[in-house]
Amino acid sequence: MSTTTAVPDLDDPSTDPFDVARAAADHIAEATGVAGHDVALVLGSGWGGAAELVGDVVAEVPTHEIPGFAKPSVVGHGSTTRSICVERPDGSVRHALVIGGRTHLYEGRGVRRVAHGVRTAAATGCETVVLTNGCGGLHISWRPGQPVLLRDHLNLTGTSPLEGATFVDLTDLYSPRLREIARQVDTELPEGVYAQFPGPHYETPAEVKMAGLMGADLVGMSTTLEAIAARHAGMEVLGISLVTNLAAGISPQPLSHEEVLEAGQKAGPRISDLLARIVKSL
Ligand code: 8IG
Repeated sequence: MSTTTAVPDLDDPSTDPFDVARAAADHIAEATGVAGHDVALVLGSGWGGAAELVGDVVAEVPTHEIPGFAKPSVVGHGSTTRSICVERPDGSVRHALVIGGRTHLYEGRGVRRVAHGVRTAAATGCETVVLTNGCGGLHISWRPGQPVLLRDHLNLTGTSPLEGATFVDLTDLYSPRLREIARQVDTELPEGVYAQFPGPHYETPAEVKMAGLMGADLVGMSTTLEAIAARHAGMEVLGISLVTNLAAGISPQPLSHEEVLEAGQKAGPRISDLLARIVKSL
């Protein structure tokens, strides 16, 4: 065990969030025995089973023990952050970091917590991050269980993970190179624009219509702020959504959280396999 050094408080405005990410990365290196990681995965609704298929789990760390990550709000529901050894087709090995316990903006813990996972991934050495989510779809032809590559996003949260005069170009935020690799794994993968709403309520049918008029194909409550923070931290970003429901008003049926979970479970094996094959090809 290392000597404990005080970790600056992420919620203190005078703290540099990158210092906390550095402390988190040091903790991960020590707790996993893996000095550096190459690719990070953030698993959203429906994607939880994917990690095991990506490779061998080398080490697991309770996420709340990592500096800057919050204690689990439900006892016994703490998530873990895993280090996974990925063998690529050419036999080379890469270290994947699966960050457990995504913080959503709607939890009200502040945008620094939302961004902390990807900043930590960057600090561990990751040059690539794969952000996944479950979301609502605006196209009737995309049935629940449909995976969609993110081509671009609409950040409708009214906030940014960046502070001060931090001007970051987002022209190619969702890497064309990584999307091409993903499409080589599955040539049928459609692409879409993801609109992040603040949540936690789902949209009204009028809001879904508005999002569609603005160019959205998908609506959700995560991903865009993390993608911005990831790009700012120097990572290449791949985003993949799982359509778990038709967005409000697209289908005559109201949205039910149970149905959303069920669609995720049903699609689980297929999208886990997809994600595993993509990560091995990155
Ligand atoms: I899963 O229809 C899931 N997450 N905003 N709208 C929004 N978030 C979602 C939805 C949805 N489905």
